[in-house]
Amino acid sequence: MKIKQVKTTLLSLPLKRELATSIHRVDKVETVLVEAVTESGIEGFGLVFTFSHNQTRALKAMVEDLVQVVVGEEVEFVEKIWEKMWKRINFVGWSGLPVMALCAIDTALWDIVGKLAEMPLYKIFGGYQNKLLVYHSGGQWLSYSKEDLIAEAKEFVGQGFKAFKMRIGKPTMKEDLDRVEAVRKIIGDHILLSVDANQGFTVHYAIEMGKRLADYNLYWYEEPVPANDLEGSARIAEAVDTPLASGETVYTRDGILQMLQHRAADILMPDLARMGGITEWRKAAILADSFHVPVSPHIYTEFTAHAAAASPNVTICEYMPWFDELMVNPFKVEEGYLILPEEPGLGLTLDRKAVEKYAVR
Ligand code: SMN
Ligand code: MG
Repeated sequence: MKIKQVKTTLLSLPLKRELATSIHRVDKVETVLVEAVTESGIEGFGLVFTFSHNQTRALKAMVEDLVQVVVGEEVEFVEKIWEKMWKRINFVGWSGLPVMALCAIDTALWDIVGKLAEMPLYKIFGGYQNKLLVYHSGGQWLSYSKEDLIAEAKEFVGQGFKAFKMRIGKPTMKEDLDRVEAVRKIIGDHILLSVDANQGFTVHYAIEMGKRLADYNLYWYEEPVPANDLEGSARIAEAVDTPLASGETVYTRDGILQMLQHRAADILMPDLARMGGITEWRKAAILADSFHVPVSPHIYTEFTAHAAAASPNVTICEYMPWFDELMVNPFKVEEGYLILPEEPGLGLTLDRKAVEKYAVR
């Protein structure tokens, strides 16, 4: 079925509360919504975001540049279209915004393919499970007081979540350890608790921190050092008992391969946008599986869920409900598990009123 049109819309989604990590201060998720339609009128969508209005404007322009090699193609030939887009972005780079732009289109095409096949994508890919264990990631920010952390931890557990993630990187190690200790104490030993340092540490500091964190039975220790320090990350993974998680910042399966070859992490976290969409995300997950490394997708929960549910080495997924408001039927989370929809494609329907409300003119 031929692709007739691909449309882009800028959306500015305000967060209920500003978030802070070692490297982020964010109050809006600046999004490009990408909608594709076939000549027969079947629609699919995808989205990508940055935390900056101008970066997202550039992203939108990148998507628009790719549209010309996509329109007129047969939507079922996703791999062929992916390759055309890959060649098109070669001059500007096989990473960064060009790859993210490619992702949004690839996601929209898969949504259409699922609708044409009248099957949810995870079943087309070969299902492994129809629900995914998720960890709540939309909170426990660095900007919170200890009281905020405790109150929210109780809330997450009360909502049925079996896992969540805290951010670390306060000015002193003692402060981080105090905060982790307070949260661990309040939730007991059975909730999976992870920490994310968002690249804020040096190798030496990260090893010391990792050793001290061992008292709190953590599920993982995420991105302790700058993402391009693969050797440093490998040294920390070797020295610290808690599994080291990383990978959200690298691009495509090539970035994942380098991390695997360096043994830079025990758990890899490919990000849908930075992989270049569902097509490449699945290859990254398979690559990690060949190295016997588990995978946990980074953000983009709704758009990665189907690929994740068809990947045996996915252990847990990130729950970040930034886009729920855009959907008529956001994914259900029951007892800490995200339930895969049985509707065709992504199984998501855009709420036109919400799109209108957040559209930037
Ligand atoms: C993260 C990234 C970007 C914004 C907020 C939080 C974090 C994660 O690294 O892993 O979710
Ligand atoms: Mg992270």
